[in-house]
Amino acid sequence: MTVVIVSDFANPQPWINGLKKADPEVEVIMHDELQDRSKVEFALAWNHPPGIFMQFPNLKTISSLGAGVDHLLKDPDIPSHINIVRIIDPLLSQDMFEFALAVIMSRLKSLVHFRENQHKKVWKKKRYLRMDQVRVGVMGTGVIGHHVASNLLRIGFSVSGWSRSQGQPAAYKKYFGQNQLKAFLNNTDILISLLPLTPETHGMLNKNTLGMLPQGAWVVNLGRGPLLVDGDLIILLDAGHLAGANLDVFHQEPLPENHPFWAHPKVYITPHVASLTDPESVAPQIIENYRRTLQKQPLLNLVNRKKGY
Ligand code: NDP
Ligand code: OXD
Repeated sequence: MTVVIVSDFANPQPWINGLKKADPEVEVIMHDELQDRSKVEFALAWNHPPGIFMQFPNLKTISSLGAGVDHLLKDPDIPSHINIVRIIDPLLSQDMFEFALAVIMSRLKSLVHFRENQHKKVWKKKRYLRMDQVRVGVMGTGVIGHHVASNLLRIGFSVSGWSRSQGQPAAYKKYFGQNQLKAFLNNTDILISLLPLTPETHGMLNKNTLGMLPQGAWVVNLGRGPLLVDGDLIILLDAGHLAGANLDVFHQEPLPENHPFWAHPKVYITPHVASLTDPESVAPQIIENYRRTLQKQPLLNLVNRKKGY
């Protein structure tokens, strides 16, 4: 039996190595090298060509190669009987926490500002902020967001979280549902967006919601680009309502050369690197789902296709 990789990765070798290490017996093959598509019951996917999965008559499970599944669910041609699973991995959550922390600390200690002054040979002190002087709000306290929020709290930040449902109690203050969104945003100085992209969350970071943040707030979008209405962010930055934004994800990736974010003085861009799936770390859970697919057993990290995440 065969695991097929359907992705736009320039170099899939680390994935092939990781899967082979987890199970030397498994045959791993790139979709464009495959002769007989009817052999495939299990596929790994990242940014697949739309419609391609209709060409696999015996496909049963598609595993996203990341935490997000919006790249799969936006394809209307994935038959509804196919199960979609995703990655949940402690490293992915921890890397995201470290990235969020780096971004916040850089802001609190004005590191970019001092770097700019260095280029101008300017020696000028500026007061820094301490961890307990800002309120961090994590939007989307799922697997990753909860880890980020809990750890920011543990090291001394004032933290709250917002999600769709009340969920489990947490050590940080939890808000949930549309009714509590305003209160959550009103009390957030640094907003960390870790929502999945779904029809409901599309455009959720807009003029109205971002306008509910206090004057001088900072926005960090680590979830997905289309959560944000780009033009609305620019309006609020230019009006001085927001002090700045770190953006790791975009409507179109790579970010087009003519996009106004590139040159905006208050926008800090990273190329979708907040947390990268580690093939070796996640290969065992992929192999486990492959086995479960063949044995018709319940799958790990199954996505609710109706909810969209
Ligand atoms: P989860 O599915 O575990 O969590 C999603 C969270 O979002 C849940 O708390 C859920 O609420 C909440 N949510 C979903 N829809 C809504 C809504 N309409 N209103 C309010 N809250 C909502 O996902 P993960 O934590 O594993 O990952 C989150 C996202 O992070 C991924 O989908 C991906 O887009 C992004 N990501 C980005 C990376 C990067 O490098 N930039 C790397 C990895 C992931 P509830 O708890 O009530 O269900
Ligand atoms: C993911 C991502 O969803 O890398 O894992 O964005």
